[in-house]
Amino acid sequence: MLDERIARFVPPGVDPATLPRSFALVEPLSAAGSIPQQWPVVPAFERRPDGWTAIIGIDEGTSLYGTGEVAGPLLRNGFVTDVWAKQPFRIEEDGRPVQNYDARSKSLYQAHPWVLAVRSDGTAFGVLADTTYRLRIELSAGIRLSCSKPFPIIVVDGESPQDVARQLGALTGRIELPPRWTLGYHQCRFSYHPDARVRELAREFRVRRVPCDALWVDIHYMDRYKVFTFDPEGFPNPKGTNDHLHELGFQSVWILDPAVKVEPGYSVYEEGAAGGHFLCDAGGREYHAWTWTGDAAFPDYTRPETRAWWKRLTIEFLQAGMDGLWVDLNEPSPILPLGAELPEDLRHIGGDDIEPGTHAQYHNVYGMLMAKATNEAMRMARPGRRPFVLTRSSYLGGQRWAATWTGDNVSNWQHLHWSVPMVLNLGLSAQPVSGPDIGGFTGTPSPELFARWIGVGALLPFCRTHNALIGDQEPWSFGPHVEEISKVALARRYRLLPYLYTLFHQASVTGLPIVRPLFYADPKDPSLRSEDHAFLLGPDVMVQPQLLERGTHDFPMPSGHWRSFSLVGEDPEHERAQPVLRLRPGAILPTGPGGQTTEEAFAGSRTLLVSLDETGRASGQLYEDAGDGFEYRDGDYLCTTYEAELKEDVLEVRIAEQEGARERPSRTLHLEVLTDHGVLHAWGRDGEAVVLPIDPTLQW
Ligand code: NBV
Repeated sequence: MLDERIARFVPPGVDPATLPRSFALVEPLSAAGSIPQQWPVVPAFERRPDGWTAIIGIDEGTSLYGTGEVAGPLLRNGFVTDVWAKQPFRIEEDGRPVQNYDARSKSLYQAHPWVLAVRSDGTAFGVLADTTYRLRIELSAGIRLSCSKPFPIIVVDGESPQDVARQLGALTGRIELPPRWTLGYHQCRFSYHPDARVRELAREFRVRRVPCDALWVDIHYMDRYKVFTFDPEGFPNPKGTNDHLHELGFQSVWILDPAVKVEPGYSVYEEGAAGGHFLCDAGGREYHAWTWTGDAAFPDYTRPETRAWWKRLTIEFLQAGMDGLWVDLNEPSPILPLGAELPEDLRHIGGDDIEPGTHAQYHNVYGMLMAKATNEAMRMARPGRRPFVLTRSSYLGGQRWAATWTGDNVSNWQHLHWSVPMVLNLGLSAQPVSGPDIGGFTGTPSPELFARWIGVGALLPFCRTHNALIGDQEPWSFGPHVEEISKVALARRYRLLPYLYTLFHQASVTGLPIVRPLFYADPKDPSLRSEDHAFLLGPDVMVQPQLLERGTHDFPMPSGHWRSFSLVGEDPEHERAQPVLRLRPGAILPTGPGGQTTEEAFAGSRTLLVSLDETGRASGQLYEDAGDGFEYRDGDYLCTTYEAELKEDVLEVRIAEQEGARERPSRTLHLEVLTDHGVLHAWGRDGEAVVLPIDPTLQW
């Protein structure tokens, strides 16, 4: 028993001192003490000829979630997941192999040995299998976790799923507040090339007035896909490209791959080989596999010297002025033969607190260690700025160093639908910042599919359109109607940014997810347990997207009067691409003016949307800071709790509490009070009470 709510169990007969160190936990937990009689969840360990299984029984009515990045419904009861980072591939019906996933894929790019269980009474517990080795999670009869090596189980018990999420955040770490521009819209493609195309794209966004904060540069900028190089013809002046983007108010994110081309004369390879930075086989020979760049070697990120080398290369690379880095293919994935993986008997050297081991032991943390080294390099290169790394592969706890996306999805309706439960289950597995490739990576979406995807994608934490080589996928590529829909979707996001940033801040402090399953609104209500279309954005906003190609999805509703609202005069009842937004009774939602960039969207006035509860009250929080840098840690932030109270014939909205030393901007405060008969408006100054006379005969 470690504290009142967390217990660690070790298989009988296994000396805890022989277990490898944890990669998921921020602080190691010491071995199990005595578990009190009334402890509610006790795993039974079974020794099998090929390993160990931990079995955790569940009561009827218990719903299971988490297991990280999984394609399929939100509710995981009945599913099997192999915790093994993998670039998935599958065989199409016509026999063609394709490199993406479907519901049969048991492993995707990330590894989260974690299950959340919500009991019928709304209490919850979580089970963490604290191993980096391949783990099978079977959820058909209770929870069965199997591994070839002995592993400890950490059980977190909670009063609610939120309570478990907070404890998981404390155990495995929380996100760091990212730079504020990363909350804007991102446009990506494999690949915008040459640099003139990137510049043209930037101009086009501004001319068409489609909100956008970041353009992404995929592998074609490299010289024959060699990491840390630039194609001398296509990208002769990367610094110039980035300067140009900055002038137009864009940030840029450039991709890095772990695989290093084996090529005499290529300095990165030569230095890597001479420094012993690459993985070797059991006989000590440098291991090579076929990747995008040809035959390649793989850095051993368990080794401190190798991480230092990677950081030096990254710091040099950043001199060209990139604002964020995207680390890809770090499961790690060779590309040929299809489905290839690195052999499990490759040797990792380790060092400092990482013991030497095989690739079987370190495969699942390869991507996370790469992301961590890259994050640390960004921090070293520009100490005053917050790093931003997007990683394809990760492991439980990886949220500390990088955001993520749902990998190579497909431009079809099924994948549009999965965008929501995938992001929700990642959030329930401690990774609050993720999103799908809007429109789908493989293939080209129909105009309607793209419209629906950007509608919902604009309401997920990470909002990026990305696609593979064929077909254009910019918001205007599908004609004027879809361009208009995209503008509305993004205008909604940009108006919501003050609230969204507040949620990012809360996630960084509490570990709570940013988008949350509907059952968070009432964990006791069984009708909300398997809803994977509608979701909650923070505690206060319900999002109801129509994700089916045909027919209409009927949403279960938590109790209370969740009033619908619009942000830019849109009418979602009429335009299916825009999810219906509803505000929790008792909530105050802070919004901003919107704009073409996050810079604009955080300037100017604030509008508070108010939905009173049945007692005539509401409250809500707004967190603000400089948007980048670390001064917020020394008090340069402002966190305001607004409250509203209806007293006979006036509604008063005032500040209930304020924290932080940042000065309140001098600005207008606009109130929009939602009623069943429309919206009531009032204006005042932020910092002062705003009063709205109410017709006492009004029916709420
Ligand atoms: O770098 C190219 C792509 C990238 O666009 C995609 O998002 C990644 O998931 N990358 C995979 C490598 C090759 C994919 C076919």
